[in-house]
Order: sequence, then structure tokens, then C-alpha cells
Amino acid sequence: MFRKFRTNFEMISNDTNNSLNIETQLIASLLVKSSVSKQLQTIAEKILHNERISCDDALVLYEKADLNFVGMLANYVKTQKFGNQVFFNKNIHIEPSNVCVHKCKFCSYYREKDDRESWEYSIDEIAAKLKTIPADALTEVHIVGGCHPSRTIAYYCDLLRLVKQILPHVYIKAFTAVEIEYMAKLNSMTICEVLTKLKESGLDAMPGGGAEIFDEKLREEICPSKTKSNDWLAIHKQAHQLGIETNATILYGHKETFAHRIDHLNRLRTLQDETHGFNAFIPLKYKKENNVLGIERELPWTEDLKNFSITRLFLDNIPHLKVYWPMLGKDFSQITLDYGVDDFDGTINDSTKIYSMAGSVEKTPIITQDEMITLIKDSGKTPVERDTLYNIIAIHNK
Ligand code: V47
Ligand code: SF4
Repeated sequence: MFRKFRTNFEMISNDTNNSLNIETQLIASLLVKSSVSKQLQTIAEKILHNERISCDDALVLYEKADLNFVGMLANYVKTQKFGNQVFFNKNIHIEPSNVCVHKCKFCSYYREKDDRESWEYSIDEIAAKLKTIPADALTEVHIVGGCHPSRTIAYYCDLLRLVKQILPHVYIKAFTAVEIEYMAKLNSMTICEVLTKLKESGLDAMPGGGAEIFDEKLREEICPSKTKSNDWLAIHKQAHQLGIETNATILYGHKETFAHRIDHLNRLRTLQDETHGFNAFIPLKYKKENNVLGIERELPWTEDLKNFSITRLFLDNIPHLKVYWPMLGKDFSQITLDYGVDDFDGTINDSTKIYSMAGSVEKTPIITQDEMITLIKDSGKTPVERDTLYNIIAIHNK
């Protein structure tokens, strides 16, 4: 079978006038290179035939493939799914408080209640901020914060209702599984009761935070008191069953091995086969500043690109792969668009602190819609404005 494929590719790569896209031609020339091992060729063949790759295959890619190899394949898969399109949305991030009961070792953001760097925005303060925003500047409000020790579910329901009252047309994507679990505990409710109440108050979707790394031993080491892996997965499953679509994340580049990353992706892929409720996956690069994990180096950018690429190849059932540009920087995020990424997140439109406190590249993560469109066009792609659920709002192909 591969011989046939290879022969076809040899023909394609020799034919400079054919109508096939540049990605296919590049893959062709890559695969006929004798330096690519049989083992890697077999994995590439699976991908080109739309077959699922195994955990062992993913490990081979992490350990033995070079960046060009996985990058071209990831770009091929992304292009098959979405052509030249890259999605973005117009959103704002609201962080109601950075007071948190959990104290994860990698977190640069949480503060004790009496710390001078802590904040606890009231409903009125958030209302005042929202009222300054023109209605057509947004289609999504993203709300994530710490697990505040004493704020009851009433505060969060009031907040959701307020957002819908001021900006009735927006989707609200709010609260990580970790916050949901803590609401259930504090209010003596089940997860199903919490999610149902939040949904009734205006919750449309959930972000992917709090997943970190699912390996139980490593999770215990880096965030001992946080929601356990199986509970994180069960909360997302419950959300999907209630019709709430969600995202998922991984925190990578700290103490984890390649096997830990693959195990994490595999648990998500297995759940997605069952529920189909995940929209997007966001790899979050560990940033080292202002936390107590004690890791002195951050991953080189080549490893980030390899990680994005292999994620695109392994996670075949979560449609969107998102780059969170405030963390990696606008320039580098543009490059990820050639390594499997199809989603540039949003305009963010707030002085989001969760990453600036951890040493993110962009200190003031705000861009206008025009800037976002230019960034995507400058990367040679077609910007597509979407809503939270990936319904298309506008294609900017002029
Ligand atoms: O779960 C905390 C991460 C996450 C650090 O769903 C850190 O659309 C790097 O989940 N270095 C919260 N990362 C943010 C989040 C998110 C962001 C953007 C979009 C979406 C979405 C979700 O922030 C936490 C944790 O993994 N984080 N500290 C750090 N030092
Ligand atoms: Fe709290 Fe989230 Fe920071 Fe952990 S990562 S301490 S749960 S704010």
C-alpha cells in the first residue's frame, strides 16, 4: 500500500505544474526522502489515509521525528479539515477574583485574601466595566478566576444574569471544572445541580482550564489539592450530557514526560469518542515566573511547534486546535498556524492577569478585530470570525 502511495507522491513531487496544493507536494518530497525511517513512513501513511495513530505512534513522533516531518503532516491534516481558514472571535476575559483555595505550585496568579495583590470584583464593578464596551465589539464573555473560599453559587448566577442583561447577544463561556467542583462542595450540591443552575442563569459553554496533566502521580506533585483527573473528566462529561459544549487544555513544559502528554491526550480522545462535546483543545505552555514549582527553563520554541503538531495528529476527534496568543506572543502564534493550529483565540480585550503574572510574552493582551485580521492574513491564511460554538460569522477573504 505504502509503495503505491509513495509512487504517487514521487509523481506528484516531480510534477511542478500539478494542481495539488503546496502541502501535498511538500509531504510528497518529504516522504520520498530516504532519510525518513520505515517506522515514521508507516505512521505518515496512517495519517495520510485518515487512520487514527496509536499512543505508541505518538511516542515515536515525539522521540524520533523532526519538526519538519510532524509539522508538514499537521499542516496537511489541518488543511484537509479547514483549508486555509483560521478562526478567531471577539471576546473579553473577566477574572472575578484571584483569591483561590488551591495554591497549585505552577500558578503565579492566586493570592491570599489579605494580600495587596489580591482582587475581588463585585457584581457592580464588573457591570461598570461591561457597560463601557460597545455591543458590537463582542460575541463572547470568558469568565475564569480562582476558587474563592466564601463566594456562593448565588454570586456566580448573579454574574451570569448580569452579563446577559447588559450584553444579551453574547455567549458566556465560563468556569473551569475546578471552579464547578468547588461550587458544588461549598454549596452542598451535586455537579449536575451546579451545572443546571449555571445553565439556567446564562452559562453557554465551559473553558478548558484546570486539566493540567492527568497523570495522577505528577498531578499530586504539582497541584495536590486540585480536582482529580477522573473528576475533571467526569465534570466535562456531565456538561456535555447537559448540552454544554466545552474546551480542554494541557499544561506542558514543566516536569512531564512525552508519555504523560500522550496519556493526557488519550484520555481526552477516549471521552470525546463518547460525548463529542469538546470543541477546541488549547496547549498551554508552562511559564516559570512568580511561582514555586522551581523550574528554571522554559521549553524552546521548536518543542512548542512539535507539540502543537503532534497534538493535531493524535487528537483526531477534537476539531479545533487553538493557540492562546497572549501567552506565546503574537509573532510566534502566527508561526503555529503552519503547525496544525486553526484557531487564534480572540481579541481578549482585557488586561488578563493569569498569564501576565506568570511571565507571558504579551503584557497587555488586547488586539482589535482589524489587527487580528491583519495578523492572520499576514500569515497567508483566511481569517474567519466565529462565535463560541464555531458558527461562522464572517469570512474575511478580501
Ligand atoms: O488551568 C496557570 C494555566 C489555565 C500557569 O478554554 C498556567 O478557551 C502557564 O484554561 N504557566 C487557565 N499556564 C487558563 C485556561 C484558558 C486560557 C485561554 C483559553 C481557554 C479556553 C482556557 O492557566 C490553568 C493552568 O493550566 N496556568 N499557571 C503558568 N505558570
Ligand atoms: Fe487556583 Fe487555578 Fe491557580 Fe490552581 S491554577 S491555584 S486552581 S487559580
